[in-house]
Amino acid sequence: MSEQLAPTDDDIDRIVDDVFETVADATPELRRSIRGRRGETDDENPSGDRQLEADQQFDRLLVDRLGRLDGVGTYASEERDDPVDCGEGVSLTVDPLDGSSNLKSNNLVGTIVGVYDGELPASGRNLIGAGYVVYGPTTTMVQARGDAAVEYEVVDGERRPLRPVDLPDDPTVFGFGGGDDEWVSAFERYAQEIRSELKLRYGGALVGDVNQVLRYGGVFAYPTLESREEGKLRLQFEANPMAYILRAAGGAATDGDRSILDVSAEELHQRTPLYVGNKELLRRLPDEL
Ligand code: FBP
Repeated sequence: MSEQLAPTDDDIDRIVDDVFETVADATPELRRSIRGRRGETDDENPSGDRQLEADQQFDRLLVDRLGRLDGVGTYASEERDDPVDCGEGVSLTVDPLDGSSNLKSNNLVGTIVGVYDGELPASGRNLIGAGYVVYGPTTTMVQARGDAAVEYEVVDGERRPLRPVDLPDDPTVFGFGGGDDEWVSAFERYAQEIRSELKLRYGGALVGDVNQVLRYGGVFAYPTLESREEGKLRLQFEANPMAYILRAAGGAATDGDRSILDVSAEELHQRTPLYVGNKELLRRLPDEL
């Protein structure tokens, strides 16, 4: 029996691109499926968040399409306790509907996908691709592979390249999650400084807030909180993919102590504080976070 040959870089490029082509192709059906599904279910996701009907529908549509791709071995979702075995190949982490609390007010939401080489949970250093979709006034996608990130407009499920994504040198915007009364005092002082220099842009969906930082330069944070030291966002599904994308765009991402990509992955749904954006702004974060 011929031994299984290790995949070449071209093989990996193809698998990663197949994943994002499949996500792009699904976006018209995903957007349509929001109608009539903005209500809550009786279920909670593994992080304890109440699930909306749209959370569950997005997850169903994406596991069905991504799980059958040649070269995809595992589909893990923010909405599922355990990964789904799809055969042999890369491991996908999917936040099917990021920012679902924005649906009631018809604010933008998104989808986040990480492509890992190896078993989950995995370090961000095992990422071989990452991307996100923004369901905004138009549908766009940012896709990163290695040191390059590209933004696409997605029209009828087809990706149309818009631009290479490079973080502007002069930052303009900031967005900080949690609330002034929940921040530790060291972050409070940092926030005061940044607030006096940059414009507030906080939309309640990670994809939209990171997308603004990538477009205008700046910093986004969902920091450690007095009530929740580990912050709110999930390492595997949200922080790692965004850290991979920021690095490709010339920025950085940290948990306050180290690069997000070096945070040890212990559990599939573990949370982490997240600070992303221009390196100079992250360097100014206080040591005692
Ligand atoms: P999910 O909707 O995937 O659970 O994402 C969590 C999230 O909505 C992020 O997208 C966003 O950055 C953050 O929570 C907003 O939190 P808050 O509602 O506390 O501002």
